[in-house]
Amino acid sequence: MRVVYTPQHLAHDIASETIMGLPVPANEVAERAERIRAALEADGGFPLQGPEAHGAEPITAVHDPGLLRFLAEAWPQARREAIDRPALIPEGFAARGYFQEMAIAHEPKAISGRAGYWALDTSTPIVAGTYAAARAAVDVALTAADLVLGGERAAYGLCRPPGHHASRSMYGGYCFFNNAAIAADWLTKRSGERVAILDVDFHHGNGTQQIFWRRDDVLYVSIHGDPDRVYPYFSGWTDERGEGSGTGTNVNVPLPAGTSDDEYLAALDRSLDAIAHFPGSLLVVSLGFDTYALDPISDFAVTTPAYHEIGRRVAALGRRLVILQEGGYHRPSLGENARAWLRGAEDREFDPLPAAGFTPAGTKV
Ligand code: Q9C
Ligand code: ZN
Repeated sequence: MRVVYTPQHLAHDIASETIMGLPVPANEVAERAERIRAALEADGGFPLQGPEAHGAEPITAVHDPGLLRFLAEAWPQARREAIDRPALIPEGFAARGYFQEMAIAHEPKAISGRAGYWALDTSTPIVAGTYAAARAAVDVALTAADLVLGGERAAYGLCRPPGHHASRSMYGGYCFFNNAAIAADWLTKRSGERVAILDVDFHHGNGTQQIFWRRDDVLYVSIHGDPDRVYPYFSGWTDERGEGSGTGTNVNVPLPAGTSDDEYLAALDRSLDAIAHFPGSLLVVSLGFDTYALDPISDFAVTTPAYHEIGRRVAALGRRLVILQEGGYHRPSLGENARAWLRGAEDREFDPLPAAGFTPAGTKV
C-alpha cells in the first residue's frame, strides 16, 4: 500500500498543552508520525511518497475562509503583538451563551480574543510552523485520495496534525483543518459518487459530523468514547442523525470505558453494516490508535491483534479506501498498531517485528 508522508509536520512543534487550565506535556507530538513512518519503512511493504500541493480551494470548499485566514495570520500576528509566549492559546471563548438572542458576530482584532473566536479548546496551541504543517497535512490527505482515484485499491495518508475535531469554522482537539472531510468532499466532486466516512479514532469527530450534517452525499459513521464521559463532550450521542436532506446520514456509536476487542469488533460490524447500505465505492477512514489499551488520554482496551482484524474487516467491505491518520498517543505502540491495521487492510498476515527501527526524520521521501 502506498503511503503519503511529509516531514513538514515537524514544523508543528509544541511542548505543552493545557488541560483544565493547567499545562501538561503535549500529547500530539512529532514523534507520533515519525514512529509510524519508521515502522512502515521497516516493514518494506509500504512505499512512501511526498504530497502534491492542492492549493486553498479544496480547504475553503468545507471550511470558512475566515478560519483559513486566521490560521495563516495567527502566529505572525501573535509575534507582532509581542506576546512573549512559546505558543498561542486562546484567552476567552465565543461560548453559546454569549450570543443568545443576539444576531451579532464580530471577529475580534486582538490575537488573544481572535484565537478564542475560532477555537474549541485550550489543548491546541499554535506555534510558528503550525499553519505550514496543517496545510501539508491537507495535501497529504488529498494526495492519498488522488492515488485511489487513480486506481489504487487503498492508500494511507500519514496526516499530522490530525483533523476530525475541526469543523467548518473552528479548530481544536489538536486539529486545524479537517483532512478527512476535505478529502471526502474532494472525492465526491472528482468521482461523482457518494462517499462514506468511517471514524475509528477514540474521540467523536465533531468537526466531520458538523461539516456533513445536512449533506446526503456523505455518510459519517463514528465509533467513540461516550460523550457523557469523554472529550469532545458536546456531541457523539446516538440521537444525532443529521438534519434536512442529511437526516439519517450521520451515525454515532458511543461505547463505554473499558471496551474490549470483542465489544469493539461487534460495534465495528454494526457500523460496517450501515456503510454497506449506503451507495458508493469510496470509503474514507479516520484512523486513530487512541482506542489502544495503553493510550494515555483514552479508556478503551483495544489490542494490537485487534487492529489487524479491524483493518481486515474494513477492507472486506470491498470499497476503495482512503485511510487518514487521526489520533493515538501511546507513542511506543503506534508503529506496530499502524502496521497491523494496514496489513489487515491488505489482507496480509501480521507478524510483530521484535523492535521496529526508529530513526529521526530522513530525506527518503
Ligand atoms: N483529558 C484527537 O485524538 N483533550 N484529538 C483531551 C483528556 C483533547 C484528541 C483531554 C483531546 C483531543 C485527534
Ligand atoms: Zn482521538
